[in-house]
Amino acid sequence: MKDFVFDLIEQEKVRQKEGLELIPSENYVSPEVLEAMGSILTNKYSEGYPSFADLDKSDKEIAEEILPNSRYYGGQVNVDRIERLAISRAMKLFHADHANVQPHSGANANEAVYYAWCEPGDKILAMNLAHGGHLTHGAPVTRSAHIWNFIPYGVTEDGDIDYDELERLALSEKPKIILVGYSAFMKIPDFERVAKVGKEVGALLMADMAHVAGLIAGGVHPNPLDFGFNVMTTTTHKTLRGPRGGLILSKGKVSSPLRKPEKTLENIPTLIDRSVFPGTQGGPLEHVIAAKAVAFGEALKPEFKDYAAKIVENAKTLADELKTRGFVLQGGGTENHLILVNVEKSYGFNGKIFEKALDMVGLTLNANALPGDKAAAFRPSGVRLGTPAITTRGMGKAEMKKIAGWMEEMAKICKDVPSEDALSEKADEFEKIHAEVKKMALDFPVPSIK
Ligand code: DSN
Repeated sequence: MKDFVFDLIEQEKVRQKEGLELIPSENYVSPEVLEAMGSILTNKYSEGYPSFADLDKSDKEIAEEILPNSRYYGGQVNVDRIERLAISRAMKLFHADHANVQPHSGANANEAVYYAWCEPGDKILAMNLAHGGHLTHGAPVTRSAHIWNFIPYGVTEDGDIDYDELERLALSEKPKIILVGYSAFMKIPDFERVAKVGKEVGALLMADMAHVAGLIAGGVHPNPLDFGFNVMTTTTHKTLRGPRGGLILSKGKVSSPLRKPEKTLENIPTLIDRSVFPGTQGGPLEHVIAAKAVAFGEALKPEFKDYAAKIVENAKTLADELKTRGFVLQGGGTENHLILVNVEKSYGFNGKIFEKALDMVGLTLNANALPGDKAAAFRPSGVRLGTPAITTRGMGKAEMKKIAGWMEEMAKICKDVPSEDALSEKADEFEKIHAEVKKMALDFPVPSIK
């Protein structure tokens, strides 16, 4: 008998096919990314690194070249070339001098940068989680927050980074790292301004672009590495549309990871390599690295630019439609792929009720706190949604309007619902909307799900 796990995978396929994925950090990978990810490369150990020489060559040349490596296991002839392809493509995609493709996740990528540059107790200036930052940027519940001293900066009333506060804190606290990054922020950061401040105080400039990496790759969002930032971390599975994993891009001199270099900004690529392995991780996941290489190859193609532009266009349409339907949006709208709706202010109930209700009709998004939210973490006032996944399915303006319409109908039904538990009483009223969502979802197939 086949393992129950496969039955559950089939059920998840149906959920993905028949519903609409609006969580802004999710996407649907191509059949090729999926194939590389599920390949026999998972059988192979390859601690250490392939050669970093000649990575600006063509894919064909890299795929054919066998060079000496710094690995701790034999049998690297193929994984070396796969990892070199991933590194080379990532460097081209993000204008970086070096790429480390081994981080298992965005959290690992971030911690590896902190560990590469900071001593325990050193200060790191980063966006407040409650203002749209990220857990791994110093939330007290994380290991990083126990090791390093995170100083939070916030956002202004209109939802932009409070650059004056950032500057004031940088000058007074003299942090070792200034970090620009977020998981619920709808503006385009002023990298130039932050870089100027960072240079003044001698901090390492780090950008965590996990959410917008695909927009950067597609040329519709500025690249912090073009504005004097030393390091950019990202996940590979959000707008970038690759497998789940992390990536660190950096500017500087690349040298052998076998020797410990002097701690200078110029040596940051090698400091990071040593921090990822053996500093914070063991063996890399070569099947995931292969899938990253395939995804980076896809992102280098001209059609990815159209995809990135369409994500933003769809997000702007969806934001405008939501506003005309009575929804109050944090920051008044969006400049990227992400929208934060103040459900409490718009319709008088909390974001968790809305998340659960929308899930019942096949619209998946997540409850999210708003800056200064007084509500409990599990019952925040808002919901966060975005357009990367539905854009992958080929949806456009007409579909954004329909989604906004369903959200309005659902908000009106849920207005008087006292708690999530009471939502089942509304199940009959949800039925019509659920059927409409399912019909539209099936008209736009998910790549790699038959
Ligand atoms: N948890 C991710 C998000 O949804 O934004 C970030 O890591």
